[in-house]
Amino acid sequence: MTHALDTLNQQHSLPAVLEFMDGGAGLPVAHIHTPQASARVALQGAQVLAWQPAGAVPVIWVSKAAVYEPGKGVRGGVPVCWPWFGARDGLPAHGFVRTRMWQVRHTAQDSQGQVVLRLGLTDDASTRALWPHAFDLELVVTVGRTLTMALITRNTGSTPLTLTDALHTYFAVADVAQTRVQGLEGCDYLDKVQHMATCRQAGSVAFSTETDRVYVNTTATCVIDDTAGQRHIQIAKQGSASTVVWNPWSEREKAFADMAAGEYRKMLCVETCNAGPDQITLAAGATHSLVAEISLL
Ligand code: TA6
Repeated sequence: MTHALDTLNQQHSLPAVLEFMDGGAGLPVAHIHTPQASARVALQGAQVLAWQPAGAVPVIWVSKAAVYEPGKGVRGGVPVCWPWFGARDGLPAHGFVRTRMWQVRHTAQDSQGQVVLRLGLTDDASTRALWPHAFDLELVVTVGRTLTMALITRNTGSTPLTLTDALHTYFAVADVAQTRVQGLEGCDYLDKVQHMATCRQAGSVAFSTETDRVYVNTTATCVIDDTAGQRHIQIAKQGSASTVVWNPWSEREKAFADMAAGEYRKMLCVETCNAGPDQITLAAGATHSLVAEISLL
């Protein structure tokens, strides 16, 4: 592992700005620090684990009980769900890329001082056994006062492919019971808590019980009003027709061994997706970008 980390650092570290370190169990994690922000990104799953603009408390939530192991997703951060969102019979939930090792393609600091990290993954025999398509997948993470994540799918095969995807972002809030999400007023959603019944959102989204909803046909920017934390987190997006809002609340939380008791009060997922009926079909050679831009207002 030390050798692998040395090689990563020789090829891709940015002095005083980006360094690869052991995130536990030998899993490499990029640690990024600039005057604008700090962040951590695991190469397993291309999973953003932390982002914190200078002077702010962490915006991205990770469970205290999260497990850092090869082949296991971390509870929190920004799992990449691809090429399907949600469950699929006999196959891994939320697709197969969130537990795979991605390759570092490029690191740089742009003219505004933001750090850009490009991670990539392509098909191989093991991915084709789960999903019979050729692809090139890239996650471009840009770390500054805004955190931008762009998940770029390219169909490198010769036939069309259809997929759903998500940047399954876990946000840190001071108290979810005093938190609301704006931007989804009047949208239709599929309610997983009510056997996928179609419902319509009245007003902003508030939390007082388990909430697991796929808002469909929405390209709207959302704002998390974290009243107890006295802040507002904006999530703007491109290439996304759905938004998932999830909080397990007290009972459902117990089903997750990698969540500590009571942590549901401190987190909330607002996920930038193409999910449910909002599927992406890509012709041979075509590209699709799913982009989330997160900032504090
Ligand atoms: O996005 C919401 C959701 O699909 C929930 O239904 C919930 O199960 C959650 O994601 C976590 O899924 P995971 O596979 O990471 O345990």
